[in-house]
Amino acid sequence: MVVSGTEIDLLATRLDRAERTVTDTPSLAEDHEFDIEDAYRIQDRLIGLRLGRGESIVGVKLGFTSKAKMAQMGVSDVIVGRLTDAMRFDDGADVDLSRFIHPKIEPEIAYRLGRDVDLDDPATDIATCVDAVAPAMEIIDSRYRDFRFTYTDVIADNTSAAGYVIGPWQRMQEAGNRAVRLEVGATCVVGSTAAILGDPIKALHALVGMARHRSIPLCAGQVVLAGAATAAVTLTATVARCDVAGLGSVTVRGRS
Ligand code: OOG
Ligand code: MG
Repeated sequence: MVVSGTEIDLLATRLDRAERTVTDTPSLAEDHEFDIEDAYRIQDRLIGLRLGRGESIVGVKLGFTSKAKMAQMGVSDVIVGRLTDAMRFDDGADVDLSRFIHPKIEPEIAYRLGRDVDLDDPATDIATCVDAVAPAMEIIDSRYRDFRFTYTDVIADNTSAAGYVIGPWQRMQEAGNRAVRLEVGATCVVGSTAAILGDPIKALHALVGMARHRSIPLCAGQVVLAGAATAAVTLTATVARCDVAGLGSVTVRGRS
């Protein structure tokens, strides 16, 4: 199924408008037929609209790298989305909740690329390009009504990406099987980084294949979010804090 460029533009504009007006929109798949390739084309176009407004790409994020997330959202394969500078929050910052439709927050592991990843080299080892690792959180805010979407919908919607915050960077080290704790006010969820494809480093390996296939450059200085280790929690007007054993913690405060 190849959707026309005009339709791709139309669907990207619909998602962009939903984000900018903080108004949800019905699933695109409800009344449009499009496949995974088309969905990534819509995502590209959506990112193009952001770049056109002066935002810049600062990294990428993976989604559905853990069973907890797949089960929560009813989706079963890894996806990739883009992070821009406008999505970044400082550790400890206030998050204005009125910017979002129905935000959720989830615990993540962030990797930082110390050099470009050569996607043309089949022997590339992305782990050798990483120079730091940190505890992080992602704010997801599906533009779809009630957070209900199909697999292609969520890809088109830049994988629900809305915000991210990174804790103190640590030297690159093995980060598999670390206890993860996310507290959002009185709500607490716990898990392990092992939930992320067995080890979050495997998320990086999965990323290389997708980046190659989708022509997504992976450059020095960029951040990679490996995907949530637990299900996401609704972000309310309270402190959200993520602790990863041995890596440290990161917080934001929701403000209504
Ligand atoms: C899609 C984003 C998934 C993750 O870490 O698995 C994701 C969603 O749940 O709306 O970011
Ligand atoms: Mg995530």
